[in-house]
Amino acid sequence: MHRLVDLRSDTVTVPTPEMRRAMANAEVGDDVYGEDPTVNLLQERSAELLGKEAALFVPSGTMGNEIAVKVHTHPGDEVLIDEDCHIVKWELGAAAFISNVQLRTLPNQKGIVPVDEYAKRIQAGDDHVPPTRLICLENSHNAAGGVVLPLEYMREIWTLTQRHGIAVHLDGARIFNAAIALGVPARQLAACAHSVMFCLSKGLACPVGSMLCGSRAFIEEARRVRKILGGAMRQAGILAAAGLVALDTMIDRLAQDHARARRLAEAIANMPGFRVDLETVQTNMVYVQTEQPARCIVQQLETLGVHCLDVFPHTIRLVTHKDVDDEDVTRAIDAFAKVSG
Ligand code: TLP
Repeated sequence: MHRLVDLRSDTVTVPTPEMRRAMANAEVGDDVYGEDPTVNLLQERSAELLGKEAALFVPSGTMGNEIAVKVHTHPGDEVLIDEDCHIVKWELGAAAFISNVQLRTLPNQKGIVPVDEYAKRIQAGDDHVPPTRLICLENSHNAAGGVVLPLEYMREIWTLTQRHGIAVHLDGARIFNAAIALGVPARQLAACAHSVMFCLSKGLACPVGSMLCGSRAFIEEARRVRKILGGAMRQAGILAAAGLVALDTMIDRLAQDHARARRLAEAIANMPGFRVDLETVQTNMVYVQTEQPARCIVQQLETLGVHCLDVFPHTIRLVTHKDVDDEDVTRAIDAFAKVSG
């Protein structure tokens, strides 16, 4: 009996033996007092990696994003964001709930909102309209198929926001996937935003945690908001230890996940009953359009030992990660072939 091939998300990855050893041996302290040396080191290394002054270890990507929105805005402010971003789609209205901001959502084409469309909507605020305070971007862009926003595009948005004195937050849950796909250092993408969140718990395979990076002043305020939200942890070095191993060992290998996603996509694209837009397969995700209801296909695949997610009524998402090897990809392709038609 084979183990299940779990393609639901890269969040299902389990820590490596090296991570578990580092976790067991981690030097810890009370992080609410700033006394956990392992958390402090992870924060320093994360900030350095992304070219920012400081960083904060947070329990989840969602919390990292929402802290950023809170720190950048005041209640009643407007945030420009494309309508398929995780912050809009999958954070349960948290920006309204926590920050009392208005998300002004814009449609995207394969993850891209033309810069002009942002420009048209930026307003200073007066007695009648709210001020635009923030633009949120996501790279790689999950709901658009794991596509990457090109560096040049990020730079154009940065220039626009600089001109108007508004902030940029980058949901870089998978920033290293984006950086590898684009062939640029992650810090160049991060340079186009005031704050960046990246996840340790996805392709980097840590059990828990995300990093929020930004200026020293931003992180100081973010730390206060994290406490308000109940996200300040104590001997969190146990978790941060895995993060340090991830930064050393898990980034470069993401290229393998991209190659496997490509192989999956190309095979499934040729099967009757399925459609894959190969242009969007740029990182570790494959979105498959299904003729039959996606739920039905997912259930059939499950009986064949392959787990995937029906993200929309006629869309299945497959995500490759370190716990999916070449043989697993072959098994997934065979399973799709059996249920196709
Ligand atoms: N994404 C999860 C689901 O919530 C959809 C997944 O399986 O892909 N930003 C982006 C771009 C994300 O994809 C996610 C998680 C988050 C933020 C939130 O991270 P967590 O789950 O740590 O709160």
